[in-house]
Amino acid sequence: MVSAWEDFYAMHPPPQDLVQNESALKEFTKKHLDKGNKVVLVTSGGTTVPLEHNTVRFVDNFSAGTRGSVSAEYFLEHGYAVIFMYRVKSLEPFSRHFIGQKFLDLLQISDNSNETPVITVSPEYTQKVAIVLRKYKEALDQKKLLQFTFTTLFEYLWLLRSACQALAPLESRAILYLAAAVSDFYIPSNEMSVHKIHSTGPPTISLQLVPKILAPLVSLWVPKAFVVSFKLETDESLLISKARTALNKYHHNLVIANMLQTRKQQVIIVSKETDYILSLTNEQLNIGDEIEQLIVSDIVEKHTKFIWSKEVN
Ligand code: 9Z3
Repeated sequence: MVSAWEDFYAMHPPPQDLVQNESALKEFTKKHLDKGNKVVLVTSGGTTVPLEHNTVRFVDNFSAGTRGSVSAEYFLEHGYAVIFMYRVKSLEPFSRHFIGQKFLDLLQISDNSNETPVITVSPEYTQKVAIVLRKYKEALDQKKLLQFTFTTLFEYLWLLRSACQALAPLESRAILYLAAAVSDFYIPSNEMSVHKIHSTGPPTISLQLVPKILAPLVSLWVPKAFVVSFKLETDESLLISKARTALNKYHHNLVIANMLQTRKQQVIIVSKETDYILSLTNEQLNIGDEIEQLIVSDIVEKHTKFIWSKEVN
């Protein structure tokens, strides 16, 4: 019997740039495998679910890509090579520090009529730009950061599978850090209107369940990697039990459980053996501390032990 996820891939054609992205992925993972580096795939931002093939309207979600983009920076600090798979226009590592800032306000121009104008960073921003720019350039110079974008659920799932296939040879040295907010519901391609849905009456839109991709991901695509998924809830009473259910069902390494409202201040790390809270105080939050620093340190420690345990056995 063909499983739901196989059906899904059979029914939805790959994005046009997938082959090109696959060769970039393979080249990146091979280089880091040869160098003995650890590699993390960070997924980030929300997927859209189109309502029409010629898409005018789509279903979206709240995710800004903060968790993923901030975590990617901390993984780089811990020496990991990072594949950052993110929703178009959601936050990206490094450039995220300047979001909300008008780009042109960072700059100043000195006009000397005979020469080409000289454009520099305004003195009040120089320190901040320098700190971020150094880290960004270092990641690029060391070829440790590779980025890919998706918009729809379909693009996300195709890219995710290709990234897993490229990561598989790294075995235990790979982490999958699945922070993207992936739609649970969608309209299958063969049920989707080709053209813009008419507004002649209230439309009936019927959504189907997205197949649980964690199942083939853990058991078939990257069976030796360290897999971390995220569980998002709005009802606190369900949070830990849902996270545990996911762990027991997919047999991966860790679920990071978070509540929509408090996700920047508190998460619960759920493993087969334990669950515990990582949190920031209000003061820490106010001075700009980031919970992703705690999350990533915790994961890196667990991943290191995971690699040792695989090497011993
Ligand atoms: C998360 O739970 C992420 O932490 C957030 C981060 C999306 C809440 P932001 O991008 O938010 O910083 O604004 N991601 C996973 C959400 C998700 O779709 N999980 C699925 C579920 O809960 C399973 S993988 O069922």
